[in-house]
Order: sequence, then C-alpha cells, then structure tokens
Amino acid sequence: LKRVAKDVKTSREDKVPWFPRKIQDLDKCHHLITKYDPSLDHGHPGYSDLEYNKRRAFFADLASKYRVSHTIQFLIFRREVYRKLRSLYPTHACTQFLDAFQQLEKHCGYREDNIPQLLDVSRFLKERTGFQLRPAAGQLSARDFLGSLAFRVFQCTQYIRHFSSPMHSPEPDCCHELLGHVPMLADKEFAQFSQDIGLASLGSSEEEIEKLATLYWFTVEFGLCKQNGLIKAYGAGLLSSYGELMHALSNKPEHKPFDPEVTAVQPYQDQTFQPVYFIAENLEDAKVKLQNYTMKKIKKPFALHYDPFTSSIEVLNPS
Ligand code: NLE
Ligand code: FE2
Repeated sequence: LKRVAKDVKTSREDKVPWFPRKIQDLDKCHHLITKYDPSLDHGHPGYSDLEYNKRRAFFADLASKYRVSHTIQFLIFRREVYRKLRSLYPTHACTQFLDAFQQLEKHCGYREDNIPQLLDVSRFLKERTGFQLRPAAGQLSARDFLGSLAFRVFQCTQYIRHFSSPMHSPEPDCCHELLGHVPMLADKEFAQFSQDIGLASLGSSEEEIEKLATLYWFTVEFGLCKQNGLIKAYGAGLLSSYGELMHALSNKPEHKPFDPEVTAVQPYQDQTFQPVYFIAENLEDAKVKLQNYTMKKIKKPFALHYDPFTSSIEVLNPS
C-alpha cells in the first residue's frame, strides 16, 4: 500500500492495494488458499492416503523455496489421463490448441510415457508468446495468480491428481496445467487475452478482482468458442478433464454467448462439472470484448503499461 502511495499521487492513493511492479515482486505473490488441501479436506480423493499427502508436502516445499532465479523441477503425467484426453482433442479442442499440442509432442516430450520438464515447457512458451511458468505450492489467491499473468508468468502446480479420480480433479494439478493451460498459452491472441486480465487486476479492489476471477473462470478455464460452425473448447479446465470435456460439448449444460458484463457476475462452483458455459465468437472477439469491458468497468486512478524489455509495470499518472 505504502509503496504505491509513495510514487503514485492520486486522490485514491490509500485505497489502491499493493501490486507487483517488477517480475521479481512475484516472489511475494504466493498466498495460498487452503480449499481442497488433501490433508485437511475430507472430500478430497486423496484425504486418507498418507503417501499421497507426503508427496504433496514435498512438492509444496519445493515450490515455496522457488525464487525467480531458480530452475524448475519435473512433472509427470498420469498415463490414463493423457491417452483418453488425446483421443478427444481432435473433435473437442479448438484449432489453436491442436496446433500447439502437436508442437509440444514434437519438441517438449509430451507423451503418455514421458516426464516433460517444466523448464523445457517454459522455454517453449517463452519462444512462442513470451509466457513462462513458475511453480506454485498450491492454489493461489486470485489476486496473486492474476497479478502474475500481467507479467506473462503462469503460476503452475506440480503435484498430480489422486489416482482414484483421473477424469476430473476439483483443484489444478500438473495434468491440468500442462495439458489444459500450456497449449493455449502458446497462442498469441490467447496470451494477450490472459495478460489483459492480469493487467486489469493490478491494484484493483476486492470486488473487481472477484469479477475478473469470474471472467477468467468462464474463459481461460471453461471457455468454449465457435469454429467452422461447430463449438470447440479452449478452456483449460475442460481440456484437462475428459469427463467435463464431453459434458461441456453435450446438450446437458446451458450455453450462453460470451458477454463480459454478464459473464463477470455469473455465479460458479468448482466442486464438479459446470452447469453453464459461455461461447465466444472467436478468441480475437473475446479479447476485444474483454478490453472494452475493463476499460469501461475497472477504473483506476492511473494507467498501467507493461514494459516487455524490463518485465516491469510502468504506472502512468494522469495528474
Ligand atoms: N477440473 C479440472 C481437471 O480435472 O483437470 C481442473 C480444474 C481446475 C480449476
Ligand atoms: Fe487452471
């Protein structure tokens, strides 16, 4: 709070929450939420599995020691998840996803029997869109998670879902990050869309963060789009869950057109499949609609500009 007030002189200065200004500041953006912690939550599929909890604690410890300068640990796929999802992609995933997935199989060791390295995957993304991965110990607060996107940094979990529930996980895991998020982050339009949500979140109020997190939920996580007269998935929560991927494109859930004002206030839950999905005309249209929405609805006493050469945020003070 003080850091902002020091350099940004405005009437709203004490109301602006602290936000990261340099990529190194992300070392401070690691606040976890404890929902779905497998050692605390009776409903978690791994709750009574001591071995599983021990492994999770190991990964959490590694991630919490990570600093921007460190290299990254490796990850594993659960064979069944990979095989089943891969068979669904050609009919269910958008073309941007399919293109990137093919590249990942060619260059990054995406295979059901291989262990892709987070560092290799991060390097791959960096070359395509400037995005990079950073390990996180678990689910982060919306503010810290979205704030990282402003720097084209994607905070990734490293543990894997419990074997008793391969087709759907209530929380993110490495299958979700690598199969769901990574291919889409290799697309230029989508990368910009993701960063735009992140930039809009910096210094925003709790209420605004909640709206942006909801928009993120129904687009980056559970978004559908039109493509050649068909509906395809681009949301990571769908592309990493073969149960929900089939459900989303069936006639069971409700389908609504993507409209940020409506989408931002749609209630959602994260325990099981979504009852409603939003369909974008295409990714470019979703990006433009989101930009218009944030310009109109998320008012700040200053303008923000991301400088890609220094990986830092410039605060442009109008007064
Ligand atoms: N349901 C997703 C999956 O099974 O991969 C994870 C969603 C995380 C928000
Ligand atoms: Fe996710």
